[in-house]
Amino acid sequence: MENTPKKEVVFSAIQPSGTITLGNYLGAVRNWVSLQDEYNCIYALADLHTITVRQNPAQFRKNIIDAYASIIACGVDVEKSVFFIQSHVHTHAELAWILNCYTQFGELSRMTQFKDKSAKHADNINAGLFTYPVLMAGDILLYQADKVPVGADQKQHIEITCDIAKRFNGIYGDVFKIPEGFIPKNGARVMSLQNPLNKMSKSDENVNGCVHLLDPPEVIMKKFKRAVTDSEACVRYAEGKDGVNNLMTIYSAVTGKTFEQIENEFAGKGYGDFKTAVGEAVVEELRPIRERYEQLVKDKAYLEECYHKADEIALKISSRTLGKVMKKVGYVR
Ligand code: AQP
Repeated sequence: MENTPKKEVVFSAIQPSGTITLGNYLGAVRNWVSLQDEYNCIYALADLHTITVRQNPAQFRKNIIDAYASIIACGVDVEKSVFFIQSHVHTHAELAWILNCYTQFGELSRMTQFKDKSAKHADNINAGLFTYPVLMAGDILLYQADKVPVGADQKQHIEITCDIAKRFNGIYGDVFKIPEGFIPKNGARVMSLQNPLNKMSKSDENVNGCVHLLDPPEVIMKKFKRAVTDSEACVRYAEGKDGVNNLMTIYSAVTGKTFEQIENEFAGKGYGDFKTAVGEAVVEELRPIRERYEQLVKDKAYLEECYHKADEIALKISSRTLGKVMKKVGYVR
């Protein structure tokens, strides 16, 4: 009998730092869903990462449950994939500490997310913000992941993960699988609707810049109608037309239409028609997610059962890697 080839491992995580956005969905979560049949998928709510920015405890607790329910509502199937909560699995913090000692200050200083977030939170440039990529490297390496589906903003963090893993393997032998980023062709970098030079972020203070998965249809339509464009009044993808380019990217990612098809569809029409069409397409894409979320979030017992089951599996898998790492480093077991 022929051996069935072992499925490759996919790992990715998302922070419960606010309501999940259209950017998170198009850049990452939609891929999480589509990879579930072909790969062994392991997904996490990265709540340890979230406290690198100060959180209100009650709101944070709510955000964790809401984000857990939202991801299942997006289509992550807890029967097929392992979907756990990072802070429930102690191996993450432990491997992060060890890997901190194999990561250079200089390489962490070059991380653009650290530079951006320290500029944004100048009153709280904490050590966790600086070592964030090491915790993320540990998350991925614990599961010996082959592929990591993320948005384009995480490319540099995947690169440093590979550098840390190679450095460790160079000293101790093949302990870690070297992972590969899996970045979508379309929707990898969704920008703010109000400032298309900045990426759309959960924690954006300008509520009109960001579309949340759970926004009601009328709110989504209003945000798209207010989206920043330009004075040319011509729907085409071109340098300097950041607002229109962003709307075309979103429309293309949601409908599957190419930029050329979009340009033809809106030839001779103004931005008003275009914005309405983008808004409506997004509303229809998100409608089933919001409806499913509303059902799920009421059933706290079911959600708890899901994450407890997944936490245990994650602990079992990750403990194997952590055990190997500790033995290689020389700890007495
Ligand atoms: N604007 C975006 N376009 C495409 N992909 C995006 N991602 C984030 N923003 C965009 C992808 O979503 C996944 C989860 O991200 P995260 O929660 O781990 O952290 P983040 O990148 O810092 O996301 P946010 O929304 O910007 O959160 P805050 O405001 O808390 O910093 C990742 O795969 C990311 O690439």
